Amino acid sequence: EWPIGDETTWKTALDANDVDPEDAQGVANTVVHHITTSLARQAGNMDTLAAYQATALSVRDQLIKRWNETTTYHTSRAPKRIYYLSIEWLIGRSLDNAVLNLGMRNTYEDATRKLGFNFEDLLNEERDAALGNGGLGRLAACYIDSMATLCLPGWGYGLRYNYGIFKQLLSSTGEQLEAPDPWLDRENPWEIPRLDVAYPIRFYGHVESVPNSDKAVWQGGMECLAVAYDTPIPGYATKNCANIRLWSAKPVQGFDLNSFNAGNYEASVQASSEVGNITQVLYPNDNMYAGKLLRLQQQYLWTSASLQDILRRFLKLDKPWSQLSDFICIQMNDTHPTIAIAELMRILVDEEDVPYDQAWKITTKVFAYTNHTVLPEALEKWELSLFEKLLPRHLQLIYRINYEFMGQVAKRWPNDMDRMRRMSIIEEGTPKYVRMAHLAIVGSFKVNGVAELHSQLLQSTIFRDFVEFKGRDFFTNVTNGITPRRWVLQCNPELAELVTHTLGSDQWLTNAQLLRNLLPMAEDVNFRKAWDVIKKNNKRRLADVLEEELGILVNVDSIFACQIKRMHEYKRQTLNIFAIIHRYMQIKKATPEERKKMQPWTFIFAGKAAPGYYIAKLVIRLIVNVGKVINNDLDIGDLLNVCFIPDYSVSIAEVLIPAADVSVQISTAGTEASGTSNMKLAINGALLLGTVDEIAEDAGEDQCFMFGHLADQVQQVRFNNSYNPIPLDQRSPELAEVFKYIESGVFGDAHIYESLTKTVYEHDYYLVSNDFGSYLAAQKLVDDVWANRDEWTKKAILTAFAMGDFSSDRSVQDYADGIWGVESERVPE
Ligand code: 475
Repeated sequence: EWPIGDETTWKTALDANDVDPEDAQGVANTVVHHITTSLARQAGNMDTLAAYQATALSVRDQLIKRWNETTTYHTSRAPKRIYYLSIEWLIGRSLDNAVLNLGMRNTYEDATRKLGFNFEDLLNEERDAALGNGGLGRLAACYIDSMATLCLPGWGYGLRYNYGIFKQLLSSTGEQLEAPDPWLDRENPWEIPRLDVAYPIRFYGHVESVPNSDKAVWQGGMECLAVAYDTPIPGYATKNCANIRLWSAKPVQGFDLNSFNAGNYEASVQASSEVGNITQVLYPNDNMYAGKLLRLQQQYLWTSASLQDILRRFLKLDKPWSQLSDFICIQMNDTHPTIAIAELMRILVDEEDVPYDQAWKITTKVFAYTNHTVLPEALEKWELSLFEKLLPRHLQLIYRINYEFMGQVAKRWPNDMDRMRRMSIIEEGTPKYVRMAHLAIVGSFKVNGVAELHSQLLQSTIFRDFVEFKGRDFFTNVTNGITPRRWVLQCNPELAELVTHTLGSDQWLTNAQLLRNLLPMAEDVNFRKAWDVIKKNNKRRLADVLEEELGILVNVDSIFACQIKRMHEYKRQTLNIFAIIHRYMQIKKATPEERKKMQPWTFIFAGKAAPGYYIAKLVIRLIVNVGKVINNDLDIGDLLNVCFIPDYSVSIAEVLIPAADVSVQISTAGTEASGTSNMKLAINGALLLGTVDEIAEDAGEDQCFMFGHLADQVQQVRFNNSYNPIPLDQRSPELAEVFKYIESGVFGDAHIYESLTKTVYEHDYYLVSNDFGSYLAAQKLVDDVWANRDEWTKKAILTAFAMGDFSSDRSVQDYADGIWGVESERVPE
């Protein structure tokens, strides 16, 4: 029975590796084992970095065991599996999260203390895995945590970039500078290289059709390998462990020398460096499409390798292709992996001999597509000539897909050429484009938006024709969520302890709806006191960072208002900084008596701008320079501070979010698909200051400070701004005053900011001037509530404990039930 060797020897050896989760000595043994063997260090030759590395390796051993048990169990059960394809995975650090999910935090803290280390110091040695830009990448990371915790049989697939999102530095004049993020320079203890799991990937080349069949042969061009690296993701309070499989590009020996570089050694070496480039670096754009060949190479390498891997697993089941969708579902995180639809068709038709029509039936039952943005500049469309050069066979298949699709449209709406032009996967014109969102819709069985309002907007605007074609049920909504493990338990341990203590159990960590039971605590004086102490501690911790890192002394009794997100015009950091200038002007004008009545604020910004996004970079420069003036103005005391924290990251968010009093969410109505930092801030007790947001509905509109034009008014106002412009001093006299102040040179040479103020003076596409007055009014309401701190704390408590719906467990369960059709498969204890 036993597969190989002596069973007793095997089992005794396996047991010997088991560690009791409560046994600090046992854990210390494993750490020391790694110190002396894996690291080749000794007790007398240790530093915190080495201690972190050994601890991480010890934790990794625990993860790998669970990973093995999970895969063995799932293989034996052969359930339907979900594969989450995301080009970004913004994981952050893993050590604290892993020991918490394993239920071994205390044991590890004990063990490392006994070995002479402070666990917090070890945690700070870890570099962030920053393989993402912002919301989309962090969402994937929260979802894989929930998939593991819900025991769903699922894996994530992505790319192993050698360089994650750039490191943001600030010049002395406040300009963003970009430096590389060589996160793999130190060994990454969280990954398991699987050099044996490698798939061939082809680029370029030519296609020959096979007569009397749907098939074609794609050959030549450049071949390389995609090699797998696995990152185990432990669930909370379960043995289940999910996996993120990241691909790294590797040259293969022997390109197709005949057709590509016949006899040209130099060129063939060049090709190998082209391969090396593919997984070098994450594209640093958020909500913005770039259209570069290298990006398409990334997308194809990633999706082709993932599909080959997924299908290899399916083929082991020995089931017919017609049952593919009974065993796998592929969720596409935005359109980035959409080429997978054509790739699955190619594999089925060209390599597996499935007739085209049957292949299409199979394919369109497997994929689902999540849209994350309605911004036109973010929608992917590839220039046809570039696409054809890199993926000639895929373009042929897309033509065929589109031909059949257009046929269906023509049948339903005869002679409606305009509709066909709008819906076509190919955008006609010079140049022509391949519209990836259209391919994603045509090739999927379900499409979803990420918030109620966003999903409505999708259906009434950019995908309207497709709603008519596919029917309403084809489109759905799955509201985003965040994991309460990282975003409360890990980042705000005191609050987590208070919640667990008051509820009498930690079940809220896997059932966030239980938080609702704490809503009545808003009326409990002692609870409020405990709450205030925790918030103050978190604010002190942040204030220490601000002092140490930026040299800014802030008033911990001031309102901490955080706007922490990518720099983007639609997110309107402008509105915030202009309002800060306005506030500064008011303070300067006020008499000492008036000043006594004013509430103190600390505005905190953090976020990166895409390296090529000039206006966004200018906004950073303005914020930094306004901060310099205000923070150094002794006359205004501590009524106002402005901080820009450079190099925003998951780790920095973990310090900022628990300390926030106000969550600044002020994008132009209808432009932010969902927002997720708002959820993290709310669950940590920050009050929402923002434009319309579905969080407001959950927290109760009375807990929030809402302002500004509504989504359905934006078009009209925007039209007027462009075509019936009113001078700025009539649209918003307050903003006109602020601009005059900037132009007077208080924050540096006025010319610097001309192109920024011009965007508002002229078209004001994002309605900054139109919403400015009501933003100021909303801040005034914040002032009033802050003046009554008891009321403030009540609102904070009511906000936080109404957030149960925004757990990523709820989101992922919605996907599992409503789209994926996968069920929990818990590894038995
Ligand atoms: C939305 N990123 C948030 C979040 O659903 C939403 C990445 C690469 C290229 C282009 N764009 C991206 C995004 O589009 C993105 O992060 N979108 C965000 O997705 C998760 O919460 O509102 O802006």
